[in-house]
Amino acid sequence: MPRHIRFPRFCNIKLLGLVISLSSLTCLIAEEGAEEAKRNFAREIVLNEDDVTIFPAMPEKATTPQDNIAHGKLEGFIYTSEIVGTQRKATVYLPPSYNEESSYPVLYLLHGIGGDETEWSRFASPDVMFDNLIASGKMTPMIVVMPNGRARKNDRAEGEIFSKENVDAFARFEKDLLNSLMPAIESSFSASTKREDRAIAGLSMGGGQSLNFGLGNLDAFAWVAGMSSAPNTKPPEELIPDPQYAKKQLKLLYLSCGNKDGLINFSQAVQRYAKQHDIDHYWNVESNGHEPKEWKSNLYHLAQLLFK
Ligand code: FER
Repeated sequence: MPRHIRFPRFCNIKLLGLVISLSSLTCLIAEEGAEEAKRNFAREIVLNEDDVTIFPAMPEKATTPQDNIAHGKLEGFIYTSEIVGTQRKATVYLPPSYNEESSYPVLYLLHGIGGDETEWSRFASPDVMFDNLIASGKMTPMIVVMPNGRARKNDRAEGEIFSKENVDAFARFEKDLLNSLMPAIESSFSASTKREDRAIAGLSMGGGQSLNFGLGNLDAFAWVAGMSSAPNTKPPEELIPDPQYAKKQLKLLYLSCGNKDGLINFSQAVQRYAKQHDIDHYWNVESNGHEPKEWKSNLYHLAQLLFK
């Protein structure tokens, strides 16, 4: 066996060509995801008679800080992710009364395709909203965990956000959530481990994740909410293969989407199926697009329904 194999020069050129075509292919696939997203956002919107706003508007003062009430805490949380093999970050809200002697229900609140563990706190001031709702007796004190739903080594929202790698990482988060994050939260905080005390909700990619993971694990979650759910949402027959079981297990199914959002057909399909199969649900359609004010408003409404 020769110790050194010398490739003739043309082979180097071929190799270089192969590397270039492989990287262009990767770019093409990534661009394809972005192109498909553009097509999805541009889908025709057909509104049905059920597609209406069902709540009074969120008051303007919902996220105005008040001095004369008790305040909760927003803090960073780091856990070891078995499936990703890294230390991953989450943001945790602890309610004003939080103490180790009580046991609190937990809401897992998931972000969209361009977000991370800071997204909800950047646009919705959830800590102020929850402090205000809890102070006025409208919300059950709960722990709210805002994880990073992109289960991959580099979990920052960088580069081609619609690439297959990123979309796959949002699906992979199911295992990270169930096997690593939930046990870490439950051993670090006074968190109830009963399914009746666990909720999962999210916006867009996080809405799809919440419906997929929540409805797919009704032994772990009883409260499930998808806001402006993205095309990662499984088809309704796959999401809810056994409507009788879902009816028995669900304490809440909450669906919402803006009536100017091209992705509304994904939520409409789930809503129609829930209605056909007589599964109780909330369906809130406000006059918004795919945008933060839609999600902030629905967080305000949803927070008042959970764990009651
Ligand atoms: C898509 C359109 C939108 C898609 C994802 C999204 C995976 C997600 C949007 C968001 O999270 O805001 O085609 O494909």
